[in-house]
Amino acid sequence: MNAKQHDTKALQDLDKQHYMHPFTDSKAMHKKGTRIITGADGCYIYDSEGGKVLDGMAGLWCVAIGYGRHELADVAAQQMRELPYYNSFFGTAHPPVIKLAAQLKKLAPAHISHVFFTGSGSESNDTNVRLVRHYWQAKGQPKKRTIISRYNAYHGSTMAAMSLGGMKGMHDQGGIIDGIEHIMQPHWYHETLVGESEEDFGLRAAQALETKILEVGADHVGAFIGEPVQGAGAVIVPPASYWPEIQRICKKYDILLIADEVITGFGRTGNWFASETLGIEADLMTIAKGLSSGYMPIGGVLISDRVAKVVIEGGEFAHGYTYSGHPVAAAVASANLSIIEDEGLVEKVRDETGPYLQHRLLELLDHPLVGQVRGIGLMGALELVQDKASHTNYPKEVGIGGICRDYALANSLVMRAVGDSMIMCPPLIISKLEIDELMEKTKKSLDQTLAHVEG
Ligand code: PXG
Repeated sequence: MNAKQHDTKALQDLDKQHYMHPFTDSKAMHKKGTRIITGADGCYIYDSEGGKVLDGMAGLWCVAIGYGRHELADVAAQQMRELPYYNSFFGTAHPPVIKLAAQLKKLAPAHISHVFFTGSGSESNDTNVRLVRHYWQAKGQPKKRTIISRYNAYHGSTMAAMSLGGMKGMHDQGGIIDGIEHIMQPHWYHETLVGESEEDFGLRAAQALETKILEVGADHVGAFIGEPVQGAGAVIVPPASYWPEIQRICKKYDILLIADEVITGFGRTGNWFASETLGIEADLMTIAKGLSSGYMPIGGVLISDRVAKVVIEGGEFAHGYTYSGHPVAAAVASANLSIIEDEGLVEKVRDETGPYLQHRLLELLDHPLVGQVRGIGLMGALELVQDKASHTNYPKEVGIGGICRDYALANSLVMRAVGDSMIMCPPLIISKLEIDELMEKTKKSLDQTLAHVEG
């Protein structure tokens, strides 16, 4: 598997000439040379130079069941032979999509009754914007069209999903759509006031929603959207007081609650959905990534009975994608969910590997660079700081996250840097032994980073 069989230089040259990469500074990448990944198995990826690298990010937060599951390849091939494509527009459907919808209904919280399929998390959040506005229109309240989100949220890259997100760098490249408002994020470590408890901070961060609703006018606000735990924003786990207060405010002002579970869904936090872990009852839930473990592009929106009833009564919902409920993607997602269920991966994260990863991460608090450890289930973050007492990061020019990420890669570990936070989100199949390897490589990379900045 890891024997060198590829001409790296030739691939890099072609890549440079023709391939425009997502979220990439092309010039900087081509100066170094693109890393070419040629194979993968379990928790490991293989590159074109024969390197074997522990994938601490499950691809891009998605490969829940690990790489190399040939069962899914067989299911895809079989479905391609039987029915490679048909749509579910204009009164049709096919067995794989019907089966997947029913499977999701069983796994989702009890108040969820329906699912709308898309090709990705971004499309799903665009669907949410259409659904929210259609819902309130159908209920005779068309002015309730504003959606409130948080700064530093990530909800995708299409126009509406990007607007819902709170990433300034994205907003600055072309602006956002109308009817979206942002409030503070629940990032205790960086946004707490002196002497404020974590619980009080959580309440204050949630009450920013009430302030915003009153500013916009409750009769103009249709929904609030949030990731139960922010992922791309740097694994920000809100204080326990946060979500109950958000839920209370949404109920009080009759505002739909959307939980974006694209990263947190399908076992990541030790339950099928983080909404269960954190006690959220959402009207709409965004799903993607772990739904198919990334083996096929598919996403969706889980729809509560309350919303589904209004949409169904409201006539045609004029929205859909060519690949909504794609039969091959649906069949693969179904098989993936069966693997998660049959292998007890959610329980394994809840009872064994989740607590173990969190315990091992907390040990790193002793490291001079680590100011805070954040995490839940099988996702974690280490906040690298210059001064622990004042929670002060290194100056931006140092680029400490990037330095640590590069050392990790040299140590054959993929760990993402979000600013000064080192992020991990390994496949759900990771063993305790592999978590030990993950921690060893992380610790070595932190030591090298410290020597680098002190040197
Ligand atoms: N919602 C959340 C919470 C996500 O994390 C999306 C929606 C969009 O999904 P699609 O399938 O359209 O990409 C995501 C995606 C990163 C990174 O840098 C994270 C994502 C995507 C790309 C990069 O951590 N998450």
